[in-house]
Amino acid sequence: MRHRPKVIVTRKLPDLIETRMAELFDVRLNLPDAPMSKSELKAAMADADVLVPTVTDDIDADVIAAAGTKLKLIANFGAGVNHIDLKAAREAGIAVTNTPGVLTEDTADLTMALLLSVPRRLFEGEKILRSGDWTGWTPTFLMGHRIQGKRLGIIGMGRIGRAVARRARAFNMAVHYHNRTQLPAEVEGELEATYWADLDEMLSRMDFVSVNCPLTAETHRLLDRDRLKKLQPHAVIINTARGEIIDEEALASLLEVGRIAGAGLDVFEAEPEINPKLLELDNVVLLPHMGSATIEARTGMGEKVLINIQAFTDGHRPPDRVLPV
Ligand code: 8YV
Repeated sequence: MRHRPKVIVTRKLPDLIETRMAELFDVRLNLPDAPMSKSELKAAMADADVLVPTVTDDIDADVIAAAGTKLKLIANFGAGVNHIDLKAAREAGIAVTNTPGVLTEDTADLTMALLLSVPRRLFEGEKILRSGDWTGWTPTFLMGHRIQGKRLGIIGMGRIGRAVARRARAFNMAVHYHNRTQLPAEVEGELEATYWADLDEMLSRMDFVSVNCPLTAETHRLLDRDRLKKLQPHAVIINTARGEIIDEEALASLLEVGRIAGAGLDVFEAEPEINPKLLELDNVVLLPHMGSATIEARTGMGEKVLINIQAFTDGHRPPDRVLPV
């Protein structure tokens, strides 16, 4: 008989994925969807062959140390793996996989939605209308700024960054980017993108900045107070990557005093906590981490988890292997 690995899933996944998991594996689902406590995570690590966590689980060294001898794979539901202590996993000989690619276009769409919502003041308008305060059209009501012809600086030119760049070109924005490495000339040419090796230099010249890099030790608070101050006062910053890449308190206070014009944020430093200052501001649009929240992306992510587990169990190299490198 085929070996059915014991798979523990930490959160509720789309029904289709859970059903397939039940067919393929000895799966323990979390239908009530309550986030697992640290001790529950440890117990799961001790009991399972495979853990399927999400961004809401802190898989730190302590949790990894609780792994039983059977636990050989952490098959993350999500592209970002910053919530997993990769060093500890590597040392424990645990493989890690993720789900890149299937959420690229949706996250780029959401980035564009924020990039339009902030300068065009969409949510301010919505709020006024719903509150019954709209007294009718006037020539100067809720004037914003156009994005056409403006400069967009993309931080992180991986899959999502490039998908944002393609969209920005379609809106006739000038695309600039900062990345660890410069893109090959043909990709740069296709995206008509200008490379900045020096992030500070790019920041001081942009009208819009979009954060699209993964959260790593190098990008943690990459946009600290000093960096944020390099932005021009009319600049707008969009973050659909991870909150910890920006010093949220510094951003909130610079937005508050008008030193930065606006922000569109889908991610926060201490989710689901939001800096109270941000909640008071009209020049920010705040979303509850929904970049990949389409049925298509979440199903695609689940399918990747299934394929990664199955490949690993069959002794093959899982397609989305983060560890071992
Ligand atoms: C996911 C994300 O919803 O994939 C990622 O890295 O940030 C989100 O799109 C979340 O991570 C699921 O774990």
